[in-house]
Amino acid sequence: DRPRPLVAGNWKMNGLMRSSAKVLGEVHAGYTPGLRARVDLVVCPPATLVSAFAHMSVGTRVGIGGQDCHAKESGAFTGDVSAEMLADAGAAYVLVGHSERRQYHKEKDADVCAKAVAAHRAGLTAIVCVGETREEREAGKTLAVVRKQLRGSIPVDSNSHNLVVAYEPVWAIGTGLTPTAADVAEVHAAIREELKRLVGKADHAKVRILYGGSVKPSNAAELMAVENVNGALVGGASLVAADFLAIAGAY
Ligand code: G2H
Repeated sequence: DRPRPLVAGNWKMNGLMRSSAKVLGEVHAGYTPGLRARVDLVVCPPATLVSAFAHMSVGTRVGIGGQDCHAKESGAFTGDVSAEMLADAGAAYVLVGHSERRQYHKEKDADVCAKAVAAHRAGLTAIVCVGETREEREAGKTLAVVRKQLRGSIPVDSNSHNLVVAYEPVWAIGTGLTPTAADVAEVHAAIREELKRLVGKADHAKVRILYGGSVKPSNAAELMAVENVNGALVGGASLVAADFLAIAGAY
């Protein structure tokens, strides 16, 4: 009854058409029937590439996602992209509340929740990101911070189809540092417990909880073996197809 693992690549603000199409092609080629049988694969390129990537991925079963969306369907919001636009471009997923959005764009839990509601309205699966800062961890507040973020960021209509949770300790992002397996297990168990209340008893066990933050081929197997870790959200390493596939292959 364990959820089917999901490995998502967050390309962040990286990727121009020509070089990226090559990487995506390599991901497609490496997503063999054996791997497909074990793990779902999602690529979240920058918004400029979502449409092209979705077209290129038809028939490959590689899902495409956006990295953020606006809460509103349309309107006078210069520079923003709505969940409906991402869905229209062929995306099936969208990241919301990534720590870089929370940090650089001052997004609060309520903003993240509104974006997740928008994702659901558009038929997308929201990948809701949570995680503590280094100061919060050192102060022993990790579980309290993560629980509060979950309560504030997860919409009431969430279920195992339209919600994925990603735990990304902020201090582990792009730094090469990772928490110990025991630390990850503790946080993921707390997330699972919180989901029981937020998503409901019937479905909470099937919601995928991803670990993110400096996941690499060399540490993927250890992290993915942790109880309640149902996949990975991969940043830097997802830009190299062989590394991304090796991480997925850890399942
Ligand atoms: C965390 C992660 C992907 P990285 O931001 O979301 O990035 O794997 O580069 O730490």
